[in-house]
Amino acid sequence: TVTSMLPAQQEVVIYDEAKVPQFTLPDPLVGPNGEKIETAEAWNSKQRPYLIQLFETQVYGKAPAAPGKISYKVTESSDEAFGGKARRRQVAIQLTDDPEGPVLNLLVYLPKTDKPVPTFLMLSFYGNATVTDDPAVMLPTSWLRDNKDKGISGHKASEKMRGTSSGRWPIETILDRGYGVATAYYGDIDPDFDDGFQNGIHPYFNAEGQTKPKADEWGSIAAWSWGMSRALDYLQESEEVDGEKVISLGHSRLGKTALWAGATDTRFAAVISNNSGCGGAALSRRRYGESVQKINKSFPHWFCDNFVQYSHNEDACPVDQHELIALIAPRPCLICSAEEDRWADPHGEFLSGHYASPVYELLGVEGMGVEKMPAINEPVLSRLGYVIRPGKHDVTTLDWQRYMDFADRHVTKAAD
Ligand code: GTR
Repeated sequence: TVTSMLPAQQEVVIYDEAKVPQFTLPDPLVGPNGEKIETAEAWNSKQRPYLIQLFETQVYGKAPAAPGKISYKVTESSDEAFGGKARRRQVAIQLTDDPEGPVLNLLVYLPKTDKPVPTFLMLSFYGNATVTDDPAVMLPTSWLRDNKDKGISGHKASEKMRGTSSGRWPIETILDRGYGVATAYYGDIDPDFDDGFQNGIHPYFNAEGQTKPKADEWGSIAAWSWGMSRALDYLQESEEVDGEKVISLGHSRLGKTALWAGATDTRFAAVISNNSGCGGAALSRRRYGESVQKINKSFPHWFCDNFVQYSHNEDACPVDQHELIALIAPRPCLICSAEEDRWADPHGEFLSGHYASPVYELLGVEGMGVEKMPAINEPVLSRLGYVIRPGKHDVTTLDWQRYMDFADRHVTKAAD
């Protein structure tokens, strides 16, 4: 294989702009036979499905079709959350026809108003009970990654975990600005470790005799994204949520997930990725920070098996991540980076947006509108936005302020 012929120094992580190799990106506006895509009609009817299919078969893997009708049960509900200012709903969403099968436990907080509420949907790394110390929130029952600080051992939840991620979830601030928050634990959909897809959602969709997904079928990111769409199924049925204004949001691996969910499911009104990096907003061909080879090695279950052939071989991949951003067009998309999060390649995240802009423009809306990466703390809140803040790989209250500034402008008060 190509990989075995490469010199050892290629394993070194590139953190120097001067060492980023020369590359040519695939043009999102050139079709499979070299034809120029010149109209919105050609984009929607031909190019968009073509690019979706390339990402499905080469990168994330194809997920099953949406189930016809979802079945869910409101397991707990109160109109007196957060000292009476909010409604809380806990909803068990059945992910398959099997009543014993996986259940996605959705937690929803909504400000008390008479109108349906625009809502951020964001999966969490350790479950609903970690995002708030609200004692009414149910503890997760799915497999959890052990974490001493969060009081998780033996892969099981404990009371000690309550609120341990609340720094990333300024829920009252979000409610005060008129937004709802919906969240669920990503491990309810598929536990995040490489077990050959024996647990989680995958086995329920195996064909007769099949024991794991085929090389072009869903890995874990595609499964988590599919789960976000199931949460959206419910949110669109709920009369309290404005189903036309649900924003797909995620951090890091769940930022990759939020992007793919938004690309495949056009019911999401907008998409925000936070520090999503390799396999998310960052261009793979730059190989800066985390590379395709590194991510495939560390997390073999995230992508489909076909993606492995692009380890150390990024130029052979028929798509790059700017085309993932383009698949969100013309809907609003905000790409968020952090200065010290070089592993996620902030510049590569900016460039994805930059190179997706012509697709936004073809569809009659503004792209990023800037040629150069903006300075730290100078958010570009165009319809295709980009922001870089100081600090580490994380989700901060400042980040949330930007998400909401962006949503105010393009989702809730949008003139178009
Ligand atoms: C890292 C991984 C990144 C990112 C991150 C996270 O280990 O290399 O791609 O996904 O985890 O999800 O926190």
